[in-house]
Amino acid sequence: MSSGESTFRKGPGGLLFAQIENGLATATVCLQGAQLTHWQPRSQAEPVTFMSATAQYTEGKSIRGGVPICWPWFGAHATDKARASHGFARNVLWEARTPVRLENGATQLSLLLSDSEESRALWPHRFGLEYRATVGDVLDIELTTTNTGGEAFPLSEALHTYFQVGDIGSVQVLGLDGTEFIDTADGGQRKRQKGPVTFAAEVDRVYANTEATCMIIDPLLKRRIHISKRGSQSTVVWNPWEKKAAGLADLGAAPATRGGWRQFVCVESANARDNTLTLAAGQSHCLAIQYRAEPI
Ligand code: TA6
Repeated sequence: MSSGESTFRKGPGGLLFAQIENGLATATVCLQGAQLTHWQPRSQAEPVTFMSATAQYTEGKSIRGGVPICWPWFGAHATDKARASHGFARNVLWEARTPVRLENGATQLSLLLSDSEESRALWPHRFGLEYRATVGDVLDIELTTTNTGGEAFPLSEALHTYFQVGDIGSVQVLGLDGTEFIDTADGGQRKRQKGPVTFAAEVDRVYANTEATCMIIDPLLKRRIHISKRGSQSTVVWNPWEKKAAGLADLGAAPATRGGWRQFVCVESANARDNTLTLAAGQSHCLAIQYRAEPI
């Protein structure tokens, strides 16, 4: 199906993708997982999002790059490690609405997911989930959860964004100075950030109680990426570094310099760990981000 600047097509692995090309940007969103796999404003020589050169496109499996959605739990399931890491929303097919062209030239794509027999076997709650991506020179994503059942449920979630960088060793992430974090790469210890986040080994941190706008400074790609958010109290920063990356089949085999682990940083807008939410019956919650890249 095609609606002007947006086309739905089958891509690698037989997965369905929405392809958006307007005067401001190009973007691709996989209908499995409502996962944005590419966003490049016309003003940028390189995509702002990262995609692994050895990404696997498989039914039921999230793709290594772009913006996977972690929902309704972040990381391992609280009581059953056999259940999918980061929840199930990123592994299932969402329903697409016809994309809409906005007056400013951006394109808005909405995708929907609600509970089913399969979802209730994994997570026994009724829900409606709406994903809305607005693709332009700026990228907006809103993820709205509604509790359509009769009882409250716990919710942890993240927009697990992989940002493309020139080299992980040369980037800095600003905006988290003074913020407490759980250091997953160091046995879950609680620590406090001093200055910008820099990378010289694996970094896997859940920063708590922060609504701050973050900025990725990338001297090699000569740009800074602004990451602002709403409805999010946690920020997760991740790069697996060499050893962990080698253990990930859809990342480790990529050359370090092209589409490999040195070329991304994840800065994730989340509600996780200390900031897990409780959604009462009938209540909705919106997690939203806005990304913008500019030259330095
Ligand atoms: O957000 C960081 C993290 O939770 C890491 O611990 C890391 O393993 C990563 O997500 C990727 O998870 P995935 O299940 O997509 O391989």
